[in-house]
Amino acid sequence: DRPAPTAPADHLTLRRGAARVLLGNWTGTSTVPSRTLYPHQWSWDSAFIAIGLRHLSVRRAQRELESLLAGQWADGRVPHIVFNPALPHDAYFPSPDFWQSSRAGRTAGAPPSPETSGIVQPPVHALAAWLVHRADPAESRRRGFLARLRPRLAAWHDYLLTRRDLGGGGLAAVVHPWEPGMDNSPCWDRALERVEPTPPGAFRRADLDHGHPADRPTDLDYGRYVRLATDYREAGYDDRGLTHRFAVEDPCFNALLVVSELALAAIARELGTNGEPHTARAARLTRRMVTRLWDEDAGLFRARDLHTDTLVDERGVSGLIPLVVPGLPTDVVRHLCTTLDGPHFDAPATRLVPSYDLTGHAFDPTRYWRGPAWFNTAWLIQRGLRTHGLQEGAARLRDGFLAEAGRSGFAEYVDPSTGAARGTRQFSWTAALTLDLLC
Ligand code: 9YW
Repeated sequence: DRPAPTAPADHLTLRRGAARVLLGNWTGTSTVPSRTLYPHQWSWDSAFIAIGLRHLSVRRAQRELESLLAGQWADGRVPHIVFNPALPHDAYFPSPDFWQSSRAGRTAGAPPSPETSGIVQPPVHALAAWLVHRADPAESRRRGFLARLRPRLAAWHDYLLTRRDLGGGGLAAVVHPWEPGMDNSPCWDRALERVEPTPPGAFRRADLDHGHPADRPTDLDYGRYVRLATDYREAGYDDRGLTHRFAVEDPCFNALLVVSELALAAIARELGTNGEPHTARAARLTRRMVTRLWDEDAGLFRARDLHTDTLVDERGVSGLIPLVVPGLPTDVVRHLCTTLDGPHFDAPATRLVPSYDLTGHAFDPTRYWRGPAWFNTAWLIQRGLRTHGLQEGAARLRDGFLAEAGRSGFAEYVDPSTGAARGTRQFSWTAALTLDLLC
């Protein structure tokens, strides 16, 4: 049975609980996704966290994004992890010793400090910056928040649309399964078969100190992640001329780029300059996304494997996220809604939205991105439904989100059919997006 929508009295408890999580995970300059499992600063987590934090403290929300961007490289990339130098190196794997950004990334423009990873995550940051500004425009103007962030955000998008246009079709490619933020999605299985795994004895997984092995990626997955990251590091994190063994155009990643380009247009206008180049770029990106990734027969977007130049024959939640793009053709929106409510994701009957096809051969209700329902994707889909005026579906998802977030203790993800909490608890983006939906 679906959980009953939470009543207003519960909302106060929920709000307090969410605030407690965010206050507890605040380090003084940023928020860790989880005190145990993810003790550093993660890129797209920080964007989602800032979106929620703005309801508690606009200054902290600004600081969250500013501290992340302090780790930006000169080539424009925003690294997926900014490491906390105060922590022991074995607190998380791969550690700064593995990525060696300040040394191996010097040619690509890594800063001397802080130490960071060398790969990226989805570009939600300009959207987050705009929403943080909107929470208190006077305070934002007083601190010159957008004026300081804008060049960094523009450089970030330029990096993605130049160095990462590996397919030449005008979309950004990801070169590691950690980059789309959905690490072990079955969408990457086929592409990863090309990657010779690093043997498990060659590294130690700190994640298994805190996470249940059945909820996490396998050792074989990790062996491949390590191999790909090692190769990238050995190439100096240089995208020019490097033949990535894993190169994929992901629908969620590119949809968030569109939305963030539109946010950059709004930021440019707020700063008294012309937003048109960003609006035009968003429109171009939307057209390319539809041309290159839309699968009319399946009724959702699919990832494109650039090695075979074909669409990946799997249905992942990433393929529904383009709903968040305002300029999507209406028939595409209609199809996506049918798919969302149909047998593959069954939004009306499941908790939130499963991360992978319920009928798919690789579906696993507990293992990370191979089935469990995540809160950030549900937040994006409900935002998309609202964007297209589909208030009823959006309200249903919002109610489900709040009920599951509260019941699960702000879990990282839940089993889509039972709602059982999985992964870590007191997870920051679950708490942050709860606050956002309550406001
Ligand atoms: C890991 C921090 C990150 C998220 C990713 C999620 C996971 C890291 O945690 O990746 O150790 O596997 O997949 O989306 O940003 O919350």
